[in-house]
Amino acid sequence: MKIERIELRILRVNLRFRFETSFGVEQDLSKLLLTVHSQGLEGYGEATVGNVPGYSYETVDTAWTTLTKHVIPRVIGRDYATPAQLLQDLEHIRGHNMAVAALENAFWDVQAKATGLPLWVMLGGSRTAHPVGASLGIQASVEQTVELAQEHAELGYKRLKFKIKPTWDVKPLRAVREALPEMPLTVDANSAYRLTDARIFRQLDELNLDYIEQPLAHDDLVDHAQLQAMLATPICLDESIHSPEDARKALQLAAGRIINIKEGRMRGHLLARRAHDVALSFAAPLWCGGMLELGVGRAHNLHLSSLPGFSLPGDTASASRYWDEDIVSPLLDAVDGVQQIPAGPGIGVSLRRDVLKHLSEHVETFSPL
Ligand code: OSB
Ligand code: MG
Repeated sequence: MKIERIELRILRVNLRFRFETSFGVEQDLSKLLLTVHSQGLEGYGEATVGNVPGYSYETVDTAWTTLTKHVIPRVIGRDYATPAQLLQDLEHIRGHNMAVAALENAFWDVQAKATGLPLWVMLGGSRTAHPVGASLGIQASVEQTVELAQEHAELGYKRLKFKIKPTWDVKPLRAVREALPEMPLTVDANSAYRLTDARIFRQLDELNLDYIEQPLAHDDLVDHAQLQAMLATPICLDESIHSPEDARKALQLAAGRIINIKEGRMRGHLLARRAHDVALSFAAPLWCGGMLELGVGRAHNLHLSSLPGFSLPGDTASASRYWDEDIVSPLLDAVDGVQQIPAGPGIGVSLRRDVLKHLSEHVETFSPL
């Protein structure tokens, strides 16, 4: 597929809720959308970057710079037979996986469309629907947390994940566990604790959680291994895993027993799939994380979730939980906590031009000189 033209677009969107995590609050967001044009077809990718370097060092601004200065000048006008060939041509770029993934994703989409197949088929998936959970931010009170939990349990979500931080952990989770004794519950600390906080994790260990997500530093595996050895609850790694090799090392060290795969963090579908294969070889469960995506990113996540190793509910909740209106059609909403994987060619969703237009802040197109 020849990369004939690329369009980059910055969108302004408002989350329907205030999303507080241990690294900050997100609500009014910029998003970066990338379109690849080839053979009269369009492929779409969404950079899964945040607006501040809290979860990752990558932001909308760094992704824009990486794409316009280093990625696009390299690939524009070039012909690639496979996503692997495309990635090989970008090997000199260290890190900036989410920026690279936006292009990698769009390439998969346009290639799948040219082949006439859904992306999940191209990726070697097997399922056409996927159970999902909801990721719930830090709330103002324990009562509000319990109320929110009950609401989402009633909506049919298969698992509820609660953001925690020091001073906001055992107390709200105890209350939720009391209110929902049978519900699969998890917590996500986004790297907010240290090994010296082991006492808190011993208390969380009593609450029958499915896993504790990324309790310790984003660049650590050693302390996670030590903490995991003290706990019955599995640790799930998110921020620590950027490659199939990271996954292998983490599982070899027993730094955790579960992996949250985000394809953006892994440089796209190809390497996410390799990490998935590594996890399977260790018999480690995995699940598909989320980055508050719009419809393009959500569709990519759902296609990836078709792979057989994604045995736990993903964070790819209903689009209408996040947005008053989404940029794609059909709307990716779960029914009873199950998302259908879009069935058409490529990612199986089309852009709603009207919505896109009124959310767009800036558009640039790139063609060969
Ligand atoms: O740690 O999984 C995370 C959102 C932004 C950055 C990091 C994370 C999250 C979420 C929300 O937990 C997932 C979602 O609902 O899209
Ligand atoms: Mg996480």
